[in-house]
Amino acid sequence: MQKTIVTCAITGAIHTPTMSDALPWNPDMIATQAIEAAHAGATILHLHGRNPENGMPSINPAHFEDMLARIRAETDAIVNISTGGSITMGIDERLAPATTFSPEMCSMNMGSLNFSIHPLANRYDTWKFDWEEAYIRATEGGIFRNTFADIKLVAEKMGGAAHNAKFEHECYDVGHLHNLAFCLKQGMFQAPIFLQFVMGILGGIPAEEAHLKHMKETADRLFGDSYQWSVIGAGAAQMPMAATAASMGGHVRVGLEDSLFIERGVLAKSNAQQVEKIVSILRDQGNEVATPDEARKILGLKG
Ligand code: KMH
Ligand code: ZN
Repeated sequence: MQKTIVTCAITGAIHTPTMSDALPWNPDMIATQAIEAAHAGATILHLHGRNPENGMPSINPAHFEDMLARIRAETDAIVNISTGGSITMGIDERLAPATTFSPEMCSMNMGSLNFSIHPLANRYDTWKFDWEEAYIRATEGGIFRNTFADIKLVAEKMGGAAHNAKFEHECYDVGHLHNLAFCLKQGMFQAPIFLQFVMGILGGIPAEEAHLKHMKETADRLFGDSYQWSVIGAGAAQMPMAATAASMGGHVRVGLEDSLFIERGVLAKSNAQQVEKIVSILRDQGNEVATPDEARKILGLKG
């Protein structure tokens, strides 16, 4: 049986330090939590930068340099740098960290969408939760722009000879799988492709088992046996969707970028705690976690 790749997305750009004391919001905290997550079993570390002066999302190389050096020195985990940045950044800004630091993997967002935290994603929240405020925040939201031209640019910059990175193809809805099939036909990407079904963002496909099955069936039809797949369940859906995906033969993603919780009403203490939990669920299911080197083979990384 194929081993399961565990990605841990350490901080992202959605959650703010005011939402949880556990969220790492400066480069040093991000490095420390990433290293702990790797030691807890994370195979891939999905990384965004943060500005140590204010905790805001950052693309400044100075905010990545020491962080990446520590992670690379203290773990063998696969480094995956976001090209999604935050939804307020332009595509050139979003590309800067990956083109500067040439990671083995980077994210590749496969289509545009309205992008908000679904109020229901935080339904486990017994803390600071105000439905009215949550709905206002959700409907303010924003557009996460990923045109075909943007996709082509990321493919050319990061997939070409200069970096030869493997993409984590973030697919927020069924149409994004078709966008990817269209791009593949034009020779933009090499098999095996690594799909990340992103479920539960308000603006994308909801985190429901029936939708997961449909995403998987659509991927089977479009990509045959030349792909690997994984799931993000946003917010409260994180662990249930990960467990369901693993039971269907998929890989999983956890981390405080995607959910601040560990269980109903309880904030996670760290990224490592979420990794420990999913590793234990995987073991109970009879699944084995892939080491970084095993994942490098499964995904055909440059190594
Ligand atoms: N924030 C996640 C919903 C990226 O960094 O490129 C998807 C993500 C995108 O991780
Ligand atoms: Zn991300």
